[in-house]
Amino acid sequence: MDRYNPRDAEPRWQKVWDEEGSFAASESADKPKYYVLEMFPYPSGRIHMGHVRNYTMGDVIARYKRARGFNVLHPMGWDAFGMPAENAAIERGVHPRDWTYENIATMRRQLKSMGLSLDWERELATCDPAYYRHEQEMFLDFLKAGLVERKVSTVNWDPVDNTVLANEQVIDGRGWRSGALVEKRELAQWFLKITDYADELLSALDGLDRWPEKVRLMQKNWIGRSEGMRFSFALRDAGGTALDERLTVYTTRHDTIFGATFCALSADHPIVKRLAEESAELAAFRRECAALGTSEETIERAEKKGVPLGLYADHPFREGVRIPVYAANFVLMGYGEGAIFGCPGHDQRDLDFARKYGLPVIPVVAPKDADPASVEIADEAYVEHEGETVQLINSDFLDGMSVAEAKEEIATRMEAMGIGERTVNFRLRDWGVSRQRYWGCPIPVIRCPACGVVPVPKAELPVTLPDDVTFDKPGNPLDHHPTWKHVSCPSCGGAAERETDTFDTFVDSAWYFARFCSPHSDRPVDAQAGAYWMPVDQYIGGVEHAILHLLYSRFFIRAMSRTGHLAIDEPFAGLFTQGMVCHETYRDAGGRWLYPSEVVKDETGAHHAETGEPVTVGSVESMSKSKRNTVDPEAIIAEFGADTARWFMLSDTPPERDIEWTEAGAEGAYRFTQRFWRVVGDIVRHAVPVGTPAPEAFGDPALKARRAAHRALDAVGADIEGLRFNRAIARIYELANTLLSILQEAGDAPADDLRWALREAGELLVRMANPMIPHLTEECWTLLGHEGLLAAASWPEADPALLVDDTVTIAVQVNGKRRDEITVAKGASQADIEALAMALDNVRRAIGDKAVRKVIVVPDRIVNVVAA
Ligand code: ANZ
Ligand code: ZN
Repeated sequence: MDRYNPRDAEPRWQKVWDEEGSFAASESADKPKYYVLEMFPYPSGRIHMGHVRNYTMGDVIARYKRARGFNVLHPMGWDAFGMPAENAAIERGVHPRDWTYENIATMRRQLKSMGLSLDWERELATCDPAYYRHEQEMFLDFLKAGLVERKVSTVNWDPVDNTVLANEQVIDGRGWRSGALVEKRELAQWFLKITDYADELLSALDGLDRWPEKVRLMQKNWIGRSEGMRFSFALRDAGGTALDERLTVYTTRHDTIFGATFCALSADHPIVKRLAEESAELAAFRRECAALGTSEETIERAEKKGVPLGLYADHPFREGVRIPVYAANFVLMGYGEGAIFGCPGHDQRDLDFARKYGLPVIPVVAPKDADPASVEIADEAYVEHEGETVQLINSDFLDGMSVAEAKEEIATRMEAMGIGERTVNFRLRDWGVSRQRYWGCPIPVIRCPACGVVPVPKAELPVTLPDDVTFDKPGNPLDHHPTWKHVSCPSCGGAAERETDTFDTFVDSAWYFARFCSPHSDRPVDAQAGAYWMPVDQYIGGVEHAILHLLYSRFFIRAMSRTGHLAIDEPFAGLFTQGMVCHETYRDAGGRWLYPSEVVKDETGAHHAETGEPVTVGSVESMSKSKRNTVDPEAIIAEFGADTARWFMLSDTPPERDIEWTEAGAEGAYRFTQRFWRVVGDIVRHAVPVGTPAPEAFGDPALKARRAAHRALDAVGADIEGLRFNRAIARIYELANTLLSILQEAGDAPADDLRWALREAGELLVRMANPMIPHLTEECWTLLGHEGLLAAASWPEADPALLVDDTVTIAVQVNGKRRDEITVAKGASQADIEALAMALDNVRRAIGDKAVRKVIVVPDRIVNVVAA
């Protein structure tokens, strides 16, 4: 039999599927729906192995669910706006649009070569005005509904490139491109009010029971709900004169109030700003804090510093005690009140600060059994760990109480005194969506000197990007454009300016899955289609999107529902986060990274393919351009075919774990596809023709084949449903091998019942492997004599009678010690069991020359031989 040739078969079947419209999603009422989606790619240039893994998994589910009788929606699109297109424009002079669409064309061709069962009629690109016009429309609806705010916020400013930088573009305090020291700047920006939904986004996590626990936890921490108190201190000046102004702080540890020895304000706190006008020292300190950037991480790492403000706060419960007030670099303006009381005994930052400025440290919390008089704090603040029983000390009326009791007592007293109240705080900030960039969706508003912010009338949407832009100057090309931003005000007709900010690309990706329901509709989402398809039943993607993309989408869908575009809360009923694709790393003698394709390995080790020089083999790491440990999917598909790449991606490793791509593994997967082809070929030669009626009875080899096939079918279905693809693959291996050995035993002229069973088993093998290796199985299906497409066939049903296990494995003991086991038919006679047990080598050896006194047989359970 000829070898299977994927280079011929794969494009042929892809063409057939295409012509038949096999994967067009339908909304027919007679079937239930299933929406499976993989995170759409950024069109960076070429697909990578991570895409291959991600899209293969989704495709297995899509093909399986289709066969199971669902209307399946499995679409593909492009997350097509963003910085890299502009960088290409700056570096190579290509227009971002041309760069993007060329990449899309390449990647579309590559994805098609994988044989994915996608409905290409629904393809979309977020940079297409036909897509982003709806985003603009929804933004205006959100604006009207009070879900949008324009407010001043602190940004990372690159003073050389004159541009705002995202946190990830700030590397060690410098702009990633210019290398200039980044400054903090206050800039008016657009925000979506995700904090309005903080409580709901948190509580609804409990209902997402088909999401990984770790993702739910990450979202929970990101939202960061904390219960605390907001309260105020009376203030005095340095001379002890009471001031009118009070200082409000936020705390989650009001129980530690007797340990308060200072207060600290953010450098951006209004009081600090005011005092800085008259203090050069304070003004300099503010500048120093500004240079620290906005990321929480740098602030956490920086040395704790402050400047005394010459103000004092009255301790609310300690008569006559006045605590000094500082400006400090570790207090953030964006959280709580931008002001805290410091309790050095029980907070490490506060302790570092207190030691630096010689402030007192009063321990107020200690283990329950500790003697309060001997409790001391050295270099480490005492923070009780979970489950530890502690008590309040040095705290007057709180002494002896637990933390919870003390919090309750303080809250009650402060509320009675009228100086504070219990509050809930969230770490979650509003979503800043303004980007000072060209290649993004224009924010559809106009700023008029007379009328303020005026929305672009809906009839004038979309606001499209101008094509004639230049990238020769730093900053935003939309801003430099000679005419684009100059418009007349829709409200008063006077001269006005367009908003030149564009949306963060997270906005584009926060609703694309909803657009797939009706990608050609003139509404963002057609009401009926949205109600039919949403939510996504199974979403698959990388864990790197576990926080922002998923949280923004959960918010955006709620906002869409609030403004009448949808009627659901949660966009993704099921979520799966797949592991990375890894590969060994290689370096040449000069330490330069080498691509796997540049390396050959033999008995003497690894060598450079061209120079023959020895190569150092490094650790296995996730594929990345920087370490060059990437393998190009296109080359793999050209060499082995898409089915091999798909099969490898699903084999051996559980899908949530990182997988190591090896050349040997890929060759192994290829050999399996050839073996599969041979097994089916052998079956075709020996089995009965299509449509032969079943025989009356089956002998042992036939039963064995039938049982193996039906059990594998049953298990593969359950494994795909449970996303245990590697186990499904193992089952298929096993069945192929079982059938091969049955064929070998049967010889050249198998009995008719076996010939029938072989056809049945061969067909089941092909059908259950179809979701993973769709081209090869279509080819096999034809070979088996069928005319229709497997892509359109329904999933076979396993015969329950063939699933029951009718053998038992029972242990055989000699004098109570386990020596071996036997597998027998259920209900086998005592005599048969005894005879089989006594025939075992291990048992005979254990008995040795002792005499057998008794053989105890408990049917289906155990055999014990008593010998002495
Ligand atoms: C007194 C105290 C004593 C605190 C103690 C902690 C330990 P979470 O749980 O994240 O909400 N804090 C409040 N506002 C802050 C700001 N703008 N910048 C920096 N830190 C701020 O954290 C709340 C705690 O973080 C608050 O409780 C406050 O310090 C600090 F032994 O108040 B605590
Ligand atoms: Zn106006």
